Amino acid sequence: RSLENERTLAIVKPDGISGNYTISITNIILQSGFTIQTHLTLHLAQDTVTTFYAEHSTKTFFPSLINYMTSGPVLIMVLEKVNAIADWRTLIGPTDARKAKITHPHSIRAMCVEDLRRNCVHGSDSHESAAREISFFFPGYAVILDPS
Ligand code: DGI
Repeated sequence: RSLENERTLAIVKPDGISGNYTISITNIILQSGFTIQTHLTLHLAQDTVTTFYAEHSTKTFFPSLINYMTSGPVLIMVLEKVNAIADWRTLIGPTDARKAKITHPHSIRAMCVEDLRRNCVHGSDSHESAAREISFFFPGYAVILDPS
């Protein structure tokens, strides 16, 4: 656990936006001690999602993932605080919301999710992912602040 501030990439996915969860989610973010360094609302193009989720390109669910992520606008944010990457993953809860509702009833995914495929929010799952994902949408934003 680093005592330095770090950054992670958060996305409110199309079902989060269309379900009107954006204000609840941003309230949770701020009340949990994160600052929102920058944000962007975008309707993602297929090519963008394909590149962003390249690690899943061979999975059977990849076409449905692309469909889902391009089905409406998303809110993309850079969140900052000490231990931001792990703490944001804890707050959003497990990938499968049906499980989240049982094991992590206070998690964001338990609050807003219908099923495994549409799970409302994204969070970088490691330091490497955070670095890649932040620079993918926000070139010039580093995952860790320059201590100088
Ligand atoms: O890091 P996560 O978002 O928690 O999970 P992940 O990186 O394993 O998967 C990325 C997204 O792909 C996930 O948020 C929803 C979707 N997904 C993951 N596993 C499945 C899936 N979609 C379908 N249809 N089926 C899956 O098994």
